[in-house]
Amino acid sequence: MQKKSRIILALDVTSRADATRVVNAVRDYVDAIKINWPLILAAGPDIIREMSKVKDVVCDLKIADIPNTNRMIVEQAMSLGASAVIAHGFTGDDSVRACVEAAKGQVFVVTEMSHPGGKQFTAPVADKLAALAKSVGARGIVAPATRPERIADLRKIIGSMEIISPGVGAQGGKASDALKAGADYIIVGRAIYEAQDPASAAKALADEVERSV
Ligand code: O7M
Repeated sequence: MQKKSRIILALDVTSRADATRVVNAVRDYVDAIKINWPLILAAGPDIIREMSKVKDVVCDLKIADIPNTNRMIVEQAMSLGASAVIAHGFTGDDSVRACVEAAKGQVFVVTEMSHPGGKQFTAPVADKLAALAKSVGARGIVAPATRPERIADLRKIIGSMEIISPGVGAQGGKASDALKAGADYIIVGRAIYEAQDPASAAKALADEVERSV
């Protein structure tokens, strides 16, 4: 995954046509595309393969099962062209390790989630989830742009591993705050794909990133 604009596009649209339109408009301003269930269910899993021809795809299935099932899910995602996958860590180290093995290390583990409810169950165990991600050799963690101070806390636990950070724009977080707190990439969905002009919105974010790193 290139590290240029530091923007990962959360492509949470629900048709192949919309996905293609948005990606064609913003491809010069994003480093990777994150694909989640809404688009996979709407357009079919081949959308992963299709988008992987344009940019690296982070497959956000938020994998959370027993080790054997996790392994099978990751193998399917990687065979469709994903460059990395996202997994939950609360399932325990054997489950996350199964993902890491199947993805050859290319796993991001969810820690404290960005939405208000993320404070309820994920926040109290986020430090442990970050430590688990490190201990099993994951590539990085997902940490909230809505609470940049938590990005800084989690950075201390994981050292030089990567942090990808959702919550910019529609959820109230600021790109510059997340990056200054230690995020490597910001994950942005609605602020780009719901904008009247997605290309201008992505460019404005890329400019903000450039000013803050
Ligand atoms: O910019 P948005 O709010 O439209 O979209 C944010 C994306 O990031 C969306 O795809 C969410 O599923 C995802 N996300 C969060 O918003 N919060 C989290 O805590 C974690 C994720 C995520 O990407 O997990 C991997």
